Amino acid sequence: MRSKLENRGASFVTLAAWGRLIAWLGMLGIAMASARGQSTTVLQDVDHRATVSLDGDWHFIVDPYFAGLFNFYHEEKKNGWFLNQQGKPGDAQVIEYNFAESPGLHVPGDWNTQRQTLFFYEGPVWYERDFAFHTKPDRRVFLHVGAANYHSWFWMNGKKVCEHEGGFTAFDCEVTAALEDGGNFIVAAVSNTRSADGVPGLETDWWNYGGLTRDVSLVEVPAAFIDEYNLHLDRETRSRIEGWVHVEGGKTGDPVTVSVPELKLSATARLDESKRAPFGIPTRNLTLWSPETPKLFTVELQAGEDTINDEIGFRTVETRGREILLNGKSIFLRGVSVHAEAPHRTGRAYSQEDVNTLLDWVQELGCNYVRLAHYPHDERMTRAADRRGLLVWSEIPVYWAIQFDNPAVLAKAMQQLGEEIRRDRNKASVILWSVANETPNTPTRTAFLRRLAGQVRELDGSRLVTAALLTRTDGSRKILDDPLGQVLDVIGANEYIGWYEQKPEAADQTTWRIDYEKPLIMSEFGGGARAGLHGGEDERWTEEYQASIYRHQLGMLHRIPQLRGMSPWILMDFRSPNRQLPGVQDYFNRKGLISPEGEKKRAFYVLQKAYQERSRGKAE
Ligand code: GCB
Repeated sequence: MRSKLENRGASFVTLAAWGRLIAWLGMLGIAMASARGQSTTVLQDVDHRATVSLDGDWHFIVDPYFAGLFNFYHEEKKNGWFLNQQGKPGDAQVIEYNFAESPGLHVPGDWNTQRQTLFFYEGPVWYERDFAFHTKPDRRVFLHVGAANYHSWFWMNGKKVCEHEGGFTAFDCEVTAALEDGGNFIVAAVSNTRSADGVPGLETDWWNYGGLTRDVSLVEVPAAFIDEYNLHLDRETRSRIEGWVHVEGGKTGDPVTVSVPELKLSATARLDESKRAPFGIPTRNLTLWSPETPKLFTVELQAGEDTINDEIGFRTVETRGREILLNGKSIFLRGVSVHAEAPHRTGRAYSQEDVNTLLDWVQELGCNYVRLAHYPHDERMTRAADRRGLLVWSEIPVYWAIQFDNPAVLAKAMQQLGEEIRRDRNKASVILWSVANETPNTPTRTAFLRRLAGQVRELDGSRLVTAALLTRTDGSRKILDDPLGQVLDVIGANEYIGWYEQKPEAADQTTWRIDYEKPLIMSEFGGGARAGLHGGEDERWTEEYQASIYRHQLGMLHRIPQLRGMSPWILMDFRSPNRQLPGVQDYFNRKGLISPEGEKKRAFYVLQKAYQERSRGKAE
């Protein structure tokens, strides 16, 4: 205990020295890794690289006023965390914290479900852990964080190494210069304080689980290493694997090799000025990835001393009129929406077991598709979708009314979108990037989302852009004329006939006017039911009422000719602060087809039957 405290004291000295160095380099205009907002990147394929896991128990300190970061005028302490009361680094007389004596939180994991006292907590929490590391010459080391909700700051041995905003995307910061050979300690501050200029903003219909919610690790790479690549099948001929490999720290002209041993394919290209090597590798008789044959190939990428292997499926996706074409063939998406809520224990999902349980249920329903709502999920989810042949809609939390008129908010949304695409751009399962959910139909909003759609097309023209839109009601007619529809490849629509509007039977009379000749996915519909609560079909919250909504909805949906898929709301009940009805909701949104304890409600079987019939070629 004592030695740790002394370690922290020593770090203040180092910190002060670093502060002076940073200021000096700053004057020279040299960007330091620790500079705010410049410190993070996203390394691809981290789960196939050699890593040192930092998962496990971390000491934590709850710091509601963020005293560790701010002084008593609430100014950010420039040189680090937990300064003494005089606010001067390096000569601490009174130290009013002690990580070693502080209790533990498990990483990965949200704090809300680990400690009863933190259940409703929204604010900053400090984390600390010690670890041993063996540094090697010519190796660079990155701190990899699967996700930290929402804003996070990291110090390695007292030196600030990164800061990140956004609660659901992975990020990496270089820590090579801050690591010691031998004993090290890492401190993180994570705050889940909601803010009006955040993405998402102040209002969401899910629990604001805070903390280091996904894996944390150290990734070792050579001085020049593959940080990003994009390999996919070309849409026109489906007989060429095309794309590029980027080598960070590489030199123009350096060779990069991509091989697919199973196909006896190997090609070498050279880095251009932007440090990308372009590829176009002809293939023949390739087994295309699809829900029926989710074939993945081991792809080896090699650049200098760096080699990584990925498991990649090859397929194409495009639209033609009202159709979605997978490998050139029209496909109907039998789906369900899924939150990253952990089955059985609740809290943020992070483990392979969580993923397996959720996706086993998805497949038991008869789905070939999942909408991963409302933010990027753990990478295990998209990896598993690749292996299982599940098509994926992936989205960023541009949700409800965020500040569409604020350029800083646009920048945050673009950052999250870029991080999401970067992590998952080689996953065959992901076919749809969704830029928003249920946003208000205003010109400012449309301009904002147009920018995001443009960004998707710039970064990844091999997939489709969508968003979940709201509809208007005109008597018994539903109208979808949101101008954002012009921008999207696939129209998503959320509607709650039988729950937030009218009775379930109203769906029988409802007709649809969709102003775009594009494929339509009913991205949400449904209603709430408490598992085990039975009664008449007209009694809200009963399983019978929910099942009735599904029956009437399925009939209506079948009559919409341009419907190419659906993802009803939602696979499993999930925690939400908005859902307070005692004895029924108890802070859970109960629209799940399954309870958090795993009980299947009647509507589960209604949907399952419809999907079974559809996959046998019959209509639901
Ligand atoms: C919606 C939202 C979703 C909510 C759901 C509900 O339209 O997209 O996040 O949870 O409705 O249950 O009201």
